[in-house]
Formats: sequence, C-alpha cells, structure tokens
Amino acid sequence: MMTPTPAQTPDLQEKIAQQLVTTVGVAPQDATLTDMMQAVSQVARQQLSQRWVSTQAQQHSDKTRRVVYLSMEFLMGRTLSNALGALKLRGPAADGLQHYAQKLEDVYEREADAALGNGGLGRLAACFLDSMASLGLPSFGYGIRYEYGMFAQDIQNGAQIEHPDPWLEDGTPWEFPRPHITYPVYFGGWVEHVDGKPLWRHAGEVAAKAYDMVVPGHGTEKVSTLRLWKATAPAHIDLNAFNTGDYARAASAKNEYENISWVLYPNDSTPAGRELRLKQEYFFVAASILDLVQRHLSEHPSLLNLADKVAIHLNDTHPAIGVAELMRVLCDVHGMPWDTAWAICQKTFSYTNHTLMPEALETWPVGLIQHVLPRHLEIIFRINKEFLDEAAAHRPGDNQYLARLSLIDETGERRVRMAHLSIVGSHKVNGVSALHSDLLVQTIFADFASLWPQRFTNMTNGVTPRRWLEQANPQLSSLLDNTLGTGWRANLDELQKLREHAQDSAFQKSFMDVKRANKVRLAKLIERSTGVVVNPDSLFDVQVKRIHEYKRQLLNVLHVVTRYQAILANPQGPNGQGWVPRTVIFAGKAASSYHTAKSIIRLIHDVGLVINNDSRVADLLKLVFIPNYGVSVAEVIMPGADLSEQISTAGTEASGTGNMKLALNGALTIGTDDGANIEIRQNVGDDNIFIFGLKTPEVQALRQQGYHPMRYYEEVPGLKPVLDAIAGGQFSPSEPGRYRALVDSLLWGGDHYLLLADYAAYVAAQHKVDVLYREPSQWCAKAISNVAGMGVFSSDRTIREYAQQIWHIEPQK
Ligand code: 26Q
Repeated sequence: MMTPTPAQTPDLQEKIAQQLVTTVGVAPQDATLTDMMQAVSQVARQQLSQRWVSTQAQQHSDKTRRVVYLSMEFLMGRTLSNALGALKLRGPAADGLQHYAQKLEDVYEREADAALGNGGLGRLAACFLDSMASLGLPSFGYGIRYEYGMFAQDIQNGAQIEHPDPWLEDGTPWEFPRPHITYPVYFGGWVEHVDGKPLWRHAGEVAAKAYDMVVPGHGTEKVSTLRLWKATAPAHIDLNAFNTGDYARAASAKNEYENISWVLYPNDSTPAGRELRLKQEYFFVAASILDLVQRHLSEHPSLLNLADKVAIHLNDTHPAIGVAELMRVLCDVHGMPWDTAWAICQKTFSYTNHTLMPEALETWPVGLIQHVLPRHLEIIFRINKEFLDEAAAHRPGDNQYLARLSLIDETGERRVRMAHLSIVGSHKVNGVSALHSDLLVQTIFADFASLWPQRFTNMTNGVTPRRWLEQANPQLSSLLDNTLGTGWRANLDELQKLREHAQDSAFQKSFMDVKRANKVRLAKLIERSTGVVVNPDSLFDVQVKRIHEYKRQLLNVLHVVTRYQAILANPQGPNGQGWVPRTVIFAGKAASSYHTAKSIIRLIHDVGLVINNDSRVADLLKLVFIPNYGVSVAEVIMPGADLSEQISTAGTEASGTGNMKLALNGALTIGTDDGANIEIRQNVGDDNIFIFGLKTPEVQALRQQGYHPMRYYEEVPGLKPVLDAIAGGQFSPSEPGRYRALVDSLLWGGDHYLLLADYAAYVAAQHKVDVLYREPSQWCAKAISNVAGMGVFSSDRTIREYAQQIWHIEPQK
C-alpha cells in the first residue's frame, strides 16, 4: 500500500538548475521565464512519472476493473500549478525560483492552456479526470490530440475575430509520446458477405498514435491517464511515397491523413454535420476500443468477461459510434455470436446527455455513414431491427411509436439518431442535474424511459475544488485552512462548518479582505485586457460562459441599459440613496458561424463604449468584455466575482458548472429556476440566492397559450425605451441599424428564449441585489453561506456516484 510521502524538497533549486542545463539547454543565469517554466515542469514530470509507473503496474497485476471515459473534449487548461499542488511542491518551487529572482506565478503564465474543448462539457471531463485520479479510481480518459485547440478570441472594433490556437507549437512538457502504441483505423469502402461472414473492404486507413498526459491525484500517489490520439499516415503508405521520390506528393498525402486530428470543432451545442467531424469521432473511438481490448487480452484469456473488467462511458453522443464499433470488434474480428456481444455491449456502455435542445441532438445522414463506415451502418440497422422487434411486442401495431423510438429518423433525409443508439447500447443513461434528468424522462426520451425506467438516472455535475478553490483562490484557501483545517480539499462537505462563522464579524472582515484582494487582481486583468479602469469597490457582476441565445447574455445587456437610463434620469438613485456602483463583466466565445451570438458580443462592446465614456455616469456603472475566455482567464475571474449571472430560460441549461465555481468562491447567484441553480438554492438556502422569472412549467404554459413579446414591449415599464435605444442606434451612431435585427428577433421574431417575459422580474431581482449590497455585513454573511453550502458540488461527489451506481468501480487500495 502506498502512502503519500512528501516529495524530496530540499534540493529543488538544484533540480531546476539541472533541468535548465540538461533538458532546456540554457545556463541558469540566462534562463527566461519560459525556460524556467520548462525546467520546473520537467522536475514535476519526473516525479509524476514514477507515480504513474507504480499505479499502472499495480492495476496490471491486480487485473483491476477500470473505467474508460470517452470524450471528444478535455478542457485541461494549464498543468504546472496543478502538478506542483499534487506533489506538494508549490512552496519549494517558489523558494527555488527565488534564487533566480523569479516568481512562480509569472512562470505559470508562460504555459499555454490545453484548450481541447469548447465549454462546459469539455471542462467537466477535465474535472472528472482530477476526481478519478484523486479518488484512486482505475481510469483512462481517451480523446483527440488536436493540433489546434479552441480558437483564440480577439476583439477588433468590438467584434470577435478568431485566431488559430497552435498550443503545441513550442512543444508541451506534459505529453508522453508512445510511439509503439499505434493502431490502424479504417474508413470507407464496402462490405462483402462471404459464407455469411461480413468482410469490410475498407478504402482508407490512418494510424492513431498515442500521446499520454499524466493526471495527478491530490492527497494520494495515485494518478490517472489521459490518452490522446494523433492521426498520421500509416508507416507503409509513407514508404511508398518516398520510394517514388515524389516528396511534394508525400507531404500533401501526409496532410490528408493528419487532418483528422488537426482541429477542434468550435461549435458549442449545434452539431456540425461534416464528414471530417464524423471521421474524428470514429477515429478516436476505434483507437480507444482497440487499446482497451488489447489491454484486456493482455490480462485475460478472452473477451467474454470484458463487461466485468471495463466500464466505457460516453460523454454525450460524440463517441456513440463506439457502440457499433465494439459490436464489430467482438463479432467480426473476434468471432463472438451477436447476442453474446450485444449483452456485453449493453453491460459495458453508459451515456451522459448534456442537452435537451432539439437542434443540439446529434444525427448523421445514413448516406454519409454508408460512405465513411459501411459496416457500422449494417450493424446499426441490425441493432435497430432487433430493438424495434422487442419494442413492437409492447405496443403491437403502433407504427408512430416505433418511428419515434427508431435509431433512424425517416422524416426527410434518413438520419441516424446518435442519442437513440447510445440509449439502446447502454445500461445507464444520465442527465447532469436533477431538473435536466427529470426533463429527459418527461420529454425527449419519454418513450425510452417508459420502456426501461431503471435505465434513466441523474448525476448532478460538480467541479474540482483543487483547481477551482485551492489553485484559483489561494487567499480564500488559506483562510479556510486557518478556520476549518485543510481537509476540505479531499472532503468538500467540511465547508459546512463555515456556517458557524457566517455572522462572526472578525471572520467576515477576513473574508471581505480576501474578496477585495481578488477583485483588485481581476481589475488588473480587466485593465490589461480591455484598457478600462474599474473600481474594485464596485459590485462585480459577472456573466462568463459561451455566448448563446438561450443563456440570455442579451437579457443582461437589457438590464445594463435600463440601469444606464435610470442613472441619467435620476442621478440621486432610487429613494435618493444614490446608486450602488457596479461593474458588469462579460466573457465568452461565440461559435464562428453563429451570427446572433457575434452580434451580442458587438452590442456589449458598443454599449460599454457609450457608458464607460459618459462622464454623467462616472464610476456608477462600467461594462467590460474580457477577451479570450478560457480556463486560465476563469481562474482569475471566479474569485473576483460578487454576483454570478445564471439567467438561462428555465428548462434550457442542462446544469451549468460556472455557477458552481462562482458560488464556491463566494459570489451570490442571480438566476432562473434552471439546471443546477435549483440544487444550489437547495444547498445554500433560499435567502442566500436571487431566483427570479418563469419556471419550466410556466415557460411551457406560456409558449402553449401563445407568447406575444410585443405586449411586454408596450406594457412593461422601462422596457420600451431600452429596446428603442438599442434598435434606434444610440449605441451604434455610425451605423444606426446595426442592432435592428437583434431587437426585431425579440419583437417580431418570437423572442424564442422569452427575454421580454422575464425582463421585469430580472430588473426587480437586480434591485434586491443593490439593496443587499448596501449592507456589507449582510451581503458577506450570505456569501459565506454560499461557500458553506457548496460541498455537494465537488466533482469528487459526482464521480463517487458514477463509480458506485453506474460503473461499479472501487477505488484502488
Ligand atoms: C457536436 C457535433 C459537432 C460539433 C460540435 C458538437 C458539440 C460540441 C460541444 C455539441 C455540444 C457541445 C457541448 C455541449 C456542452 O458543453 N454542454 C454543457 O455541458 C455542461 C456539462 O454537463 C452543462 O453544465 C451545460 O449546461 C451544458 O450546456
């Protein structure tokens, strides 16, 4: 049994010097911050390597049951600080660097983010890896080693410009190439049936090469592995090209193979139905399944006990083709009878759904699958036939019912429904918050849920307290250490004990000092990235997330303009008490092809330009947009927020996880009755959160009875002048019509996300926020109560639930 031993520390300075000379190739006195980052990373990497080798060796000799987490996205962010934290080397590394007159924080900054994901789903996968490692769960994450991650967002004249993200350009200290772990992945061609046996005559092949990243556990010497696949030309193909001496052709052929893992699709929520995306999905799933099958066969004589030894989890439907691929491997390659293979498949797979929005549900044209994966299409058809035969026994003759259940959508161009394939192929299906899981069962998956009620369950999301509290907020962490002890890192429920301190004025003072320092840090980031100087004593009102109509950043802007107009109309403030100074902070990326989202970004900038330069408003209101939101930017924003905006139309945000990070760092939530906001309210208490607006059944009822946004425009006090100002060009004088279409989409386009219906309740809730903020001690007590209630939102709790209820995996001793 391994016990955590403090890593050797006294000679860290020397180890850094050694790495500078031997690995980085510079003299210590000449080392730049980037050189230092590389050297310190090498020191950490070596120690993690040792933990890795022993974790793997033990799992191999125990033939332990493992979980395989398949995800197209892992939004890892930076690694160095997390690695040092797990090794308990932050202090020694900081001391070591002092000898070179360099600060560890500045060294961290030289590392590029590994931004291999879009948003919530990708960051959730990264938090899950941290928790799996920290709980000592035998686990593998599998994904794609994108050469280019999430695009970098630049703002020019208020508009979003996308730049590529060449995060690997200067190499990364954190990957371990495994040149010997390479598998062929085949595409295209046709299927012949010879003596009743299918033979896939594929037309194309690429090689999948493994690159591993070590995932350190905290408070344990256990580690986990993230294995990412890079697409390359198969060795034999390369050879042929070189033999002909045609180097130019060889180079261009190389690109054709490598394009599969070239770039992350930057679409959040709306699937891009492109052939390359389908190839990406199959590419990484096929390689991962070959890898886990070969690992299984190195430990066991046959695949018959596969389901006892591995749990495969599908992070949304993006890896759903894995269901057909495992059937192909078991039946076609290993000669297993169909029924035996199908039973193994269903016992092995489980699936998480992350969205209810119909346009976000992944489907692929039958013709495209036929073209790229002809054998898989046959397998999908057989799965479908056997499934529909079984379903027909429940409701004989009900063809509409069968059409709704079918894996194939026959309305219009025939398409494969990847969610249906995932449900049928899995033994458990879960949503990501209580509300979302209930809605899945009541709406989009209702037919499946009545067929198989036991299959559907909830796993409320969580976030890792190591990155989102210990690492992002060192000052709050040390206050917690001094008040509660250090156990909260591994057992976040210990935060409950903070409740006793919520009213304690000495503790309040320390808590407010921490918040104030974090706001100063955030204010510096704002000035550096936007040029706008903001007042750290103003209320920091934060909405950070992907830009999407359902998340209603535009509703937030409507409130800002409302406040702007009210300040001008009444400088003395409501009741003559003056205005509570506010800084409204946005950040987030828009999918490059999402016009409306981009227009909202531009509107935020245009409104900000007017308000921030209006001397009548002075310090009472500022509006900023922090560019290039990502994990590292979030680590600065979360600790500096006072107010967390979670204002999606009820029933649309599956869970949210930013809401958890913000509350954990002492922000109060203003939000709708949606996703995990509901559970946050239950855990922090009704009095410590601002919930407003229509609830999900009310949204459904309003839409049903006929929603008329124009009525709200005419009747709700204050709304008309706000919309008129935006639509009339007050914030875009050089192009007065710039936001006409945006406003028309509300007034004439049906206001699909019901902004106008919730506007009055939102403005009223914002007024309550002001009233409370005038009472710093009351505000602070509620902020403390928020932190105290967040224990349940640790991803450790989430992963324990998955491990016990879905994967049946025990922590390794
Ligand atoms: C699919 C096909 C082709 C191209 C792109 C995609 C694609 C990519 C990313 C579809 C969806 C996504 C991302 C979805 C996502 O992040 N959903 C969020 O998941 C979080 C974690 O569960 C929840 O907290 C959020 O509520 C949910 O919006």
